[in-house]
Amino acid sequence: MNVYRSINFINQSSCKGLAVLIDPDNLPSKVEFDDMLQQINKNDVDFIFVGGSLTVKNNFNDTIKYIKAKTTIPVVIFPGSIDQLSPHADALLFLSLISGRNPELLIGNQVITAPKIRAMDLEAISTGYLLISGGSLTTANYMSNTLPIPNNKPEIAMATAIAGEMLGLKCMYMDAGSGADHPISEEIIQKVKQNTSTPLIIGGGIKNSQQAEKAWIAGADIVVIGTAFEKNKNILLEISKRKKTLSVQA
Ligand code: 1GP
Repeated sequence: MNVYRSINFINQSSCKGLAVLIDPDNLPSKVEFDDMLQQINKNDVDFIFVGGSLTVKNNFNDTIKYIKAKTTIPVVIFPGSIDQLSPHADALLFLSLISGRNPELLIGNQVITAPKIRAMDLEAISTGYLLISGGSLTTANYMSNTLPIPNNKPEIAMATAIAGEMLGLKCMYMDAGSGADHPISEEIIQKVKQNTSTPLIIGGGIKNSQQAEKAWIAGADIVVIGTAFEKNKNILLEISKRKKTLSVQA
């Protein structure tokens, strides 16, 4: 399976993509987790992202293995730290935090993990990661020790994404951070989409199907839902309905 091909297909075809984020540190009981995975399988989810800004439980690899046993949807690592690796995943977003000026997250961690990722034969998708302010301080912002791009400065996000594309990154992920007060503004999404051609992933603070729809219409190829799904499993039905309608209209 080549996960980047599927991501890029969504970008090229103007279909809409949906990813659910599972944070191994926030897993519910086994029964509830099985129910979550059932909801994911039943609805129109394209990717399962696994990762977290701060994982203190030592269950990363087991969580990936467990999810893989319960679904055929591609499982993609969205690493919050260098220990979030598993040979059981289908791919990994090889992130460089290009909105920040923290050298460890721009290139240091990548140097540490690249040989391990190669030895695992894991598909690495080079991804420009941009943190955008979504209200109060998120764990992602705090842990990365970087300043997010202000939500009212689309030109900074645009210039950063263009630079990422020129550097050869194959994908852009703009994130307001998990549980952000506000999702990324449509203006920022539009500006970045209009000025780059790489697939665009949008996440952080998307709490309902209307917000997901706005992100897709503004130019997101893949919308990521984490916290809202953890809080309410039924949300996926409404979001995937909107996704289908928009994909048909496109
Ligand atoms: C966070 O983009 C993801 O990195 C998802 O955010 O948990 O707010 O949906 P939420």
